[in-house]
Amino acid sequence: MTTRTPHPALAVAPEVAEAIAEGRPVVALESTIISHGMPYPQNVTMAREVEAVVRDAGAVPATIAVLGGRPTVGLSADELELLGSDPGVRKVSVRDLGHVVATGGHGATTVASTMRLAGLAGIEVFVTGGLGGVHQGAESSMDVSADLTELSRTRVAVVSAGVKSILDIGRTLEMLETLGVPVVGLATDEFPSFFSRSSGLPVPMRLDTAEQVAAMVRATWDLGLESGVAVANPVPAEDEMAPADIDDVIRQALADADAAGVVGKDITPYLLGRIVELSDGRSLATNIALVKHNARVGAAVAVALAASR
Ligand code: PSU
Ligand code: MN
Repeated sequence: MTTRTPHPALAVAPEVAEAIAEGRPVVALESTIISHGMPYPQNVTMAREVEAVVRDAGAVPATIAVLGGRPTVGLSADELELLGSDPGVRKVSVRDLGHVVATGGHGATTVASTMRLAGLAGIEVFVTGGLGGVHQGAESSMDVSADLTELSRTRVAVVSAGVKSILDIGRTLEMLETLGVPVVGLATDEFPSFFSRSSGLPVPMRLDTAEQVAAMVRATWDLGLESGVAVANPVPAEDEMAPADIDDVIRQALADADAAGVVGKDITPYLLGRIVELSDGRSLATNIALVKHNARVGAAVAVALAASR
Protein backbone atom coordinates (compact mmCIF):
# COMPACT_ATOMS: atom_id res chain seq x y z
CA MET A 1 0.00 0.00 0.00
CA THR A 2 1.25 3.45 -0.79
CA THR A 3 1.28 6.31 1.67
CA ARG A 4 -1.37 8.93 1.14
CA THR A 5 -1.36 12.70 0.88
CA PRO A 6 -3.94 14.44 3.08
CA HIS A 7 -6.81 16.25 1.34
CA PRO A 8 -5.81 19.90 0.77
CA ALA A 9 -8.79 21.30 2.71
CA LEU A 10 -7.42 19.80 5.93
CA ALA A 11 -5.05 21.51 8.35
CA VAL A 12 -2.85 18.65 9.48
CA ALA A 13 -0.42 19.16 12.38
CA PRO A 14 3.18 18.76 11.17
CA GLU A 15 3.89 15.79 13.43
CA VAL A 16 0.81 13.99 12.14
CA ALA A 17 1.48 14.86 8.49
CA GLU A 18 5.02 13.53 8.77
CA ALA A 19 3.90 10.26 10.33
CA ILE A 20 1.23 9.76 7.63
CA ALA A 21 3.70 10.50 4.83
CA GLU A 22 6.19 8.02 6.28
CA GLY A 23 3.56 5.34 6.89
CA ARG A 24 4.09 5.37 10.65
CA PRO A 25 1.18 4.51 12.99
CA VAL A 26 -1.35 7.29 13.62
CA VAL A 27 -4.54 7.11 15.70
CA ALA A 28 -7.42 9.52 15.08
CA LEU A 29 -9.52 10.67 18.06
CA GLU A 30 -12.95 12.36 17.98
CA SER A 31 -14.01 15.63 19.59
CA THR A 32 -17.76 15.30 20.24
CA ILE A 33 -16.80 13.09 23.16
CA ILE A 34 -14.87 16.13 24.50
CA SER A 35 -17.38 18.91 23.76
CA HIS A 36 -20.69 17.09 24.17
CA GLY A 37 -19.87 13.78 25.84
CA MET A 38 -18.27 14.69 29.16
CA PRO A 39 -18.34 17.63 31.61
CA TYR A 40 -15.58 20.25 31.85
CA PRO A 41 -12.81 20.02 33.04
CA GLN A 42 -12.67 16.20 33.11
CA ASN A 43 -13.24 16.21 29.33
CA VAL A 44 -10.04 18.16 28.66
CA THR A 45 -8.00 16.05 31.08
CA MET A 46 -9.36 12.90 29.41
CA ALA A 47 -8.46 14.22 25.94
CA ARG A 48 -4.87 14.93 27.01
CA GLU A 49 -4.46 11.62 28.81
CA VAL A 50 -5.83 9.62 25.89
CA GLU A 51 -3.32 11.28 23.56
CA ALA A 52 -0.56 10.31 26.03
CA VAL A 53 -1.75 6.68 26.06
CA VAL A 54 -1.56 6.57 22.25
CA ARG A 55 1.95 8.03 22.33
CA ASP A 56 3.14 5.59 25.00
CA ALA A 57 1.90 2.74 22.80
CA GLY A 58 4.03 3.91 19.89
CA ALA A 59 1.57 5.82 17.69
CA VAL A 60 0.94 9.50 16.94
CA PRO A 61 -2.41 10.84 18.25
CA ALA A 62 -4.50 13.04 15.96
CA THR A 63 -7.56 14.55 17.60
CA ILE A 64 -9.91 15.87 14.90
CA ALA A 65 -12.26 18.89 14.98
CA VAL A 66 -13.32 21.87 12.87
CA LEU A 67 -11.70 25.10 14.11
CA GLY A 68 -12.74 28.44 12.66
CA GLY A 69 -14.19 26.56 9.70
CA ARG A 70 -11.03 24.55 9.07
CA PRO A 71 -11.14 20.74 9.42
CA THR A 72 -8.12 20.17 11.66
CA VAL A 73 -6.23 16.95 12.30
CA GLY A 74 -3.96 17.02 15.35
CA LEU A 75 -4.77 19.66 17.99
CA SER A 76 -2.75 21.78 20.40
CA ALA A 77 -3.36 21.90 24.18
CA ASP A 78 -5.11 25.27 23.75
CA GLU A 79 -7.38 23.84 21.05
CA LEU A 80 -8.35 20.91 23.29
CA GLU A 81 -9.15 23.41 26.05
CA LEU A 82 -11.34 25.44 23.68
CA LEU A 83 -13.26 22.37 22.55
CA GLY A 84 -13.82 21.30 26.14
CA SER A 85 -14.96 24.68 27.47
CA ASP A 86 -16.50 26.86 24.72
CA PRO A 87 -20.29 26.45 24.69
CA GLY A 88 -20.39 27.73 21.10
CA VAL A 89 -18.76 24.60 19.71
CA ARG A 90 -21.32 22.86 17.49
CA LYS A 91 -21.89 19.12 17.29
CA VAL A 92 -20.89 18.25 13.73
CA SER A 93 -21.81 15.02 12.01
CA VAL A 94 -21.18 14.35 8.31
CA ARG A 95 -24.21 16.32 7.10
CA ASP A 96 -23.02 19.40 9.06
CA LEU A 97 -19.46 19.56 7.66
CA GLY A 98 -20.11 21.88 4.70
CA HIS A 99 -22.15 24.28 6.85
CA VAL A 100 -19.61 24.63 9.66
CA VAL A 101 -16.77 25.10 7.17
CA ALA A 102 -18.64 27.71 5.09
CA THR A 103 -19.74 29.68 8.17
CA GLY A 104 -16.31 29.55 9.81
CA GLY A 105 -17.55 27.97 13.04
CA HIS A 106 -15.99 25.64 15.59
CA GLY A 107 -17.26 22.07 15.38
CA ALA A 108 -16.78 18.96 17.48
CA THR A 109 -16.82 15.94 15.20
CA THR A 110 -18.83 12.78 15.87
CA VAL A 111 -17.73 9.24 15.05
CA ALA A 112 -19.16 9.66 11.54
CA SER A 113 -17.49 12.97 10.65
CA THR A 114 -14.24 12.05 12.43
CA MET A 115 -14.10 8.86 10.35
CA ARG A 116 -14.63 10.84 7.16
CA LEU A 117 -11.95 13.42 7.99
CA ALA A 118 -9.54 10.71 9.18
CA GLY A 119 -10.05 8.93 5.87
CA LEU A 120 -9.39 12.16 3.96
CA ALA A 121 -6.17 12.57 5.96
CA GLY A 122 -5.01 9.02 5.23
CA ILE A 123 -5.41 7.73 8.80
CA GLU A 124 -6.52 4.10 9.11
CA VAL A 125 -7.36 3.74 12.82
CA PHE A 126 -9.73 5.75 14.99
CA VAL A 127 -10.37 5.36 18.71
CA THR A 128 -13.56 6.45 20.45
CA GLY A 129 -15.69 5.54 23.47
CA GLY A 130 -19.04 4.39 22.14
CA LEU A 131 -20.63 4.31 18.70
CA GLY A 132 -23.88 5.97 17.84
CA GLY A 133 -26.57 3.62 16.57
CA VAL A 134 -30.27 2.85 16.35
CA HIS A 135 -32.16 4.74 19.05
CA GLN A 136 -34.81 3.11 21.17
CA GLY A 137 -38.13 3.80 19.45
CA ALA A 138 -36.43 4.26 16.08
CA GLU A 139 -39.14 2.11 14.51
CA SER A 140 -41.30 5.24 14.70
CA SER A 141 -38.80 8.13 15.11
CA MET A 142 -36.37 6.77 12.46
CA ASP A 143 -33.53 8.13 14.63
CA VAL A 144 -30.50 6.16 13.46
CA SER A 145 -27.04 7.65 13.86
CA ALA A 146 -25.07 8.55 10.73
CA ASP A 147 -22.20 6.71 12.45
CA LEU A 148 -23.64 3.50 11.01
CA THR A 149 -23.88 4.64 7.39
CA GLU A 150 -20.40 6.14 7.64
CA LEU A 151 -19.02 2.82 8.87
CA SER A 152 -20.39 1.32 5.67
CA ARG A 153 -18.54 3.68 3.37
CA THR A 154 -15.27 4.85 4.85
CA ARG A 155 -12.15 2.74 5.22
CA VAL A 156 -11.24 3.40 8.83
CA ALA A 157 -11.03 0.85 11.66
CA VAL A 158 -12.98 2.15 14.67
CA VAL A 159 -12.19 0.86 18.17
CA SER A 160 -15.05 1.36 20.63
CA ALA A 161 -16.46 -0.25 23.77
CA GLY A 162 -19.65 -1.08 21.89
CA VAL A 163 -22.83 0.96 22.28
CA LYS A 164 -24.62 2.19 25.37
CA SER A 165 -28.03 0.78 26.13
CA ILE A 166 -29.43 4.29 25.60
CA LEU A 167 -29.62 2.74 22.13
CA ASP A 168 -31.33 -0.39 20.87
CA ILE A 169 -28.26 -2.61 20.75
CA GLY A 170 -29.93 -5.50 18.91
CA ARG A 171 -31.28 -3.28 16.14
CA THR A 172 -27.92 -1.49 15.92
CA LEU A 173 -26.19 -4.82 15.23
CA GLU A 174 -28.87 -5.75 12.68
CA MET A 175 -28.38 -2.44 10.87
CA LEU A 176 -24.60 -2.89 10.81
CA GLU A 177 -25.11 -6.33 9.26
CA THR A 178 -27.44 -4.88 6.61
CA LEU A 179 -24.88 -2.19 5.82
CA GLY A 180 -22.16 -4.81 5.40
CA VAL A 181 -20.06 -3.50 8.28
CA PRO A 182 -17.77 -6.08 9.87
CA VAL A 183 -18.15 -6.05 13.67
CA VAL A 184 -15.41 -7.98 15.43
CA GLY A 185 -15.23 -8.64 19.16
CA LEU A 186 -11.74 -8.39 20.57
CA ALA A 187 -11.24 -11.30 22.96
CA THR A 188 -14.99 -11.46 23.59
CA ASP A 189 -17.91 -13.55 22.38
CA GLU A 190 -20.42 -10.98 23.55
CA PHE A 191 -20.95 -7.51 22.11
CA PRO A 192 -20.10 -5.06 24.93
CA SER A 193 -22.58 -2.42 26.12
CA PHE A 194 -20.06 0.32 26.90
CA PHE A 195 -20.35 0.49 30.72
CA SER A 196 -20.55 -3.32 30.96
CA ARG A 197 -18.74 -6.15 29.24
CA SER A 198 -22.00 -7.88 28.43
CA SER A 199 -25.14 -7.07 26.46
CA GLY A 200 -26.70 -10.48 26.06
CA LEU A 201 -25.97 -10.33 22.33
CA PRO A 202 -23.23 -12.28 20.56
CA VAL A 203 -20.57 -10.64 18.41
CA PRO A 204 -20.77 -11.79 14.77
CA MET A 205 -17.06 -12.64 14.79
CA ARG A 206 -14.19 -12.75 17.24
CA LEU A 207 -10.42 -12.20 17.18
CA ASP A 208 -8.04 -12.25 20.11
CA THR A 209 -5.10 -9.97 19.34
CA ALA A 210 -4.46 -6.55 17.82
CA GLU A 211 -2.30 -8.24 15.16
CA GLN A 212 -5.20 -10.45 14.11
CA VAL A 213 -7.47 -7.40 13.92
CA ALA A 214 -4.91 -5.60 11.75
CA ALA A 215 -4.75 -8.62 9.43
CA MET A 216 -8.55 -8.66 9.11
CA VAL A 217 -8.68 -4.92 8.41
CA ARG A 218 -6.00 -5.25 5.73
CA ALA A 219 -7.75 -8.26 4.17
CA THR A 220 -11.05 -6.34 4.07
CA TRP A 221 -9.51 -3.41 2.23
CA ASP A 222 -7.28 -5.54 0.00
CA LEU A 223 -10.52 -7.06 -1.35
CA GLY A 224 -11.62 -3.59 -2.37
CA LEU A 225 -14.39 -3.36 0.22
CA GLU A 226 -15.15 0.27 1.03
CA SER A 227 -16.39 -0.23 4.57
CA GLY A 228 -14.83 0.51 7.90
CA VAL A 229 -14.33 -2.16 10.54
CA ALA A 230 -15.99 -1.85 13.96
CA VAL A 231 -13.75 -3.32 16.65
CA ALA A 232 -15.69 -3.98 19.86
CA ASN A 233 -13.35 -3.82 22.84
CA PRO A 234 -15.03 -4.50 26.21
CA VAL A 235 -14.35 -2.23 29.18
CA PRO A 236 -11.77 -3.87 31.50
CA ALA A 237 -13.46 -5.98 34.20
CA GLU A 238 -12.05 -3.85 37.03
CA ASP A 239 -13.66 -0.70 35.57
CA GLU A 240 -17.06 -2.02 34.49
CA MET A 241 -20.36 -1.10 36.12
CA ALA A 242 -22.85 -3.72 37.23
CA PRO A 243 -25.63 -3.84 34.63
CA ALA A 244 -28.17 -3.46 37.46
CA ASP A 245 -26.61 -0.14 38.53
CA ILE A 246 -26.32 1.45 35.10
CA ASP A 247 -29.66 0.10 33.81
CA ASP A 248 -31.67 2.15 36.31
CA VAL A 249 -29.69 5.28 35.48
CA ILE A 250 -30.25 4.83 31.74
CA ARG A 251 -33.96 4.13 32.19
CA GLN A 252 -34.31 7.36 34.18
CA ALA A 253 -32.26 9.35 31.64
CA LEU A 254 -34.46 8.09 28.78
CA ALA A 255 -37.61 9.01 30.73
CA ASP A 256 -36.21 12.50 31.41
CA ALA A 257 -35.36 13.01 27.72
CA ASP A 258 -38.87 12.00 26.81
CA ALA A 259 -40.43 14.34 29.37
CA ALA A 260 -38.20 17.22 28.23
CA GLY A 261 -39.09 16.55 24.57
CA VAL A 262 -35.45 16.27 23.45
CA VAL A 263 -35.09 14.95 19.88
CA GLY A 264 -32.68 14.84 16.93
CA LYS A 265 -29.00 15.65 17.32
CA ASP A 266 -29.53 16.85 20.91
CA ILE A 267 -30.71 13.51 22.23
CA THR A 268 -27.33 11.77 22.57
CA PRO A 269 -25.57 14.71 24.33
CA TYR A 270 -28.60 15.12 26.62
CA LEU A 271 -28.59 11.46 27.63
CA LEU A 272 -24.81 11.37 28.17
CA GLY A 273 -25.03 14.42 30.46
CA ARG A 274 -27.99 13.01 32.40
CA ILE A 275 -26.21 9.68 32.92
CA VAL A 276 -23.21 11.43 34.51
CA GLU A 277 -25.52 13.43 36.81
CA LEU A 278 -27.73 10.52 37.80
CA SER A 279 -24.79 8.23 38.55
CA ASP A 280 -22.98 10.87 40.66
CA GLY A 281 -19.99 10.71 38.38
CA ARG A 282 -19.56 6.93 38.72
CA SER A 283 -20.29 6.47 35.02
CA LEU A 284 -17.72 9.14 34.12
CA ALA A 285 -14.91 7.17 35.76
CA THR A 286 -15.90 4.08 33.77
CA ASN A 287 -16.21 6.15 30.58
CA ILE A 288 -12.70 7.59 30.95
CA ALA A 289 -11.18 4.19 31.80
CA LEU A 290 -12.70 2.51 28.74
CA VAL A 291 -11.57 5.26 26.35
CA LYS A 292 -8.00 4.88 27.63
CA HIS A 293 -8.22 1.12 27.17
CA ASN A 294 -9.52 1.63 23.63
CA ALA A 295 -6.59 3.98 22.98
CA ARG A 296 -4.09 1.30 24.00
CA VAL A 297 -5.77 -1.26 21.76
CA GLY A 298 -6.21 1.16 18.85
CA ALA A 299 -2.55 2.14 18.98
CA ALA A 300 -1.57 -1.55 18.92
CA VAL A 301 -3.78 -2.09 15.84
CA ALA A 302 -2.23 0.98 14.16
CA VAL A 303 1.27 -0.30 14.91
CA ALA A 304 0.42 -3.72 13.45
CA LEU A 305 -1.25 -2.16 10.38
CA ALA A 306 1.75 0.07 9.71
CA ALA A 307 4.03 -2.96 9.94
CA SER A 308 1.88 -4.80 7.37
CA ARG A 309 2.28 -2.09 4.70
N1 PSU B 1 -21.97 7.58 22.51
C1 PSU B 1 -21.20 7.69 23.61
N2 PSU B 1 -20.41 8.78 23.76
C2 PSU B 1 -20.36 9.78 22.83
C3 PSU B 1 -21.18 9.65 21.67
C4 PSU B 1 -21.96 8.54 21.55
O1 PSU B 1 -21.22 6.81 24.44
O2 PSU B 1 -19.64 10.78 23.01
C5 PSU B 1 -21.11 10.70 20.60
C6 PSU B 1 -20.17 10.26 19.48
O3 PSU B 1 -19.51 11.39 18.96
C7 PSU B 1 -21.13 9.71 18.45
C8 PSU B 1 -22.28 10.66 18.60
O4 PSU B 1 -20.62 9.69 17.14
O5 PSU B 1 -22.38 10.87 20.00
C9 PSU B 1 -23.55 10.11 18.01
O6 PSU B 1 -24.50 11.13 17.95
P1 PSU B 1 -25.84 10.87 17.09
O7 PSU B 1 -26.57 9.82 17.86
O8 PSU B 1 -26.54 12.20 17.12
O9 PSU B 1 -25.41 10.45 15.73
MN1 MN C 1 -29.98 11.03 15.54
